[in-house]
Amino acid sequence: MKPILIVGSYLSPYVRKVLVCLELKGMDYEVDHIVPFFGDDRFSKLSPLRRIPVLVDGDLVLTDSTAICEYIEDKQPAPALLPADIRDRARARWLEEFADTRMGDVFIWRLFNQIAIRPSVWGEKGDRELVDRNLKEDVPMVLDYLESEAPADDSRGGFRFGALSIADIAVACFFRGRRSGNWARRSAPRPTRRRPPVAASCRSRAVPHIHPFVWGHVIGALIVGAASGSSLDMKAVLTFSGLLAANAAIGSLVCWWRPGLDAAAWKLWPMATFANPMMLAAIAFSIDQYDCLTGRASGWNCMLSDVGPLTVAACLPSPLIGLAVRWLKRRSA
Ligand SMILES: N[C@@H](CCC(=O)N[C@@H](CS)C(=O)NCC(=O)O)C(=O)O
Repeated sequence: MKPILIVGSYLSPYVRKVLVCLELKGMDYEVDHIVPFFGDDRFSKLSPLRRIPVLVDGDLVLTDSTAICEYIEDKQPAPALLPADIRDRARARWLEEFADTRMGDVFIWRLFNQIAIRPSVWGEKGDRELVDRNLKEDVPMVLDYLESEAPADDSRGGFRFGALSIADIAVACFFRGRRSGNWARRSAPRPTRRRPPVAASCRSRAVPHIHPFVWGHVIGALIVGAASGSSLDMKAVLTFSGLLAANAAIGSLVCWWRPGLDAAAWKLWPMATFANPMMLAAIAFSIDQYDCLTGRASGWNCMLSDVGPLTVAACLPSPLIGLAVRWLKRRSA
């Protein structure tokens, strides 16, 4: 049976709430990492409010962390996410709601959104005044309320209702704060060869995305060009690196068409190497200079014969650098 799929990002406290519940229940799941702001039409279909988390379980698609956690609880009742006593159950639901609504407003929209999302996602300045007011007035109010709700001592394990419940989880998930980014990077599962399907389709259309293979290939070509030209002069550095990089870009464009920039290395490497016009010209020139290169001919006609093999050699490293960058990027995703 296919595991449950959670579409979202570890940066979201709502996603973390759902993941904690799944972990507690020991349920099998996969995370499809996306940033909600950049999801395309397929994301809108899954999540009409364009919010994360989204749960996909077979043909069931659910949004809203509370609805998702309730489904998880119904699907696998043990260990329970709600206390046994009906009054405690009601209080637990209220605290979950307090976290989702009030803490969401204070910590995400009036703080994280202003400090991190607006500048880094939308390229605009956050509202500093709102942040200051929030820190001075709203945050202390929220913390005071939580203090008033916290158990008086550790005799009940430190949990609000004696055992870990959705109330503790929902509140605690807001306190990962800025550190959650690092946590996300360290604990993100290595992507499998086949990326989960939704992230692939929800990738940003707003931010231009240069494939890591392309920039590895082009920057590799710039470096090789600069290194080869450095034995001559600055003009050679600029000419060689410019020529190699332009040809690497053309080669990348061909690879994007076929076999695709995510193709297996054994398909991408030969295409990237031989779809490079400079490489082809260098091979053709070397064939033309065959007699000179093998020593059968010599003299003035052979003066430039070494240029062919040298150019071939200069074109070889950059596709490998592109592959290496792609590999590193996949590892760190
Ligand atoms: N009530 C929702 C709130 C979910 C929510 O606000 N998620 C944020 C991320 S922390 C989101 O997707 N924001 C995207 C947007 O507002 O465009 C829940 O409990 O799941």
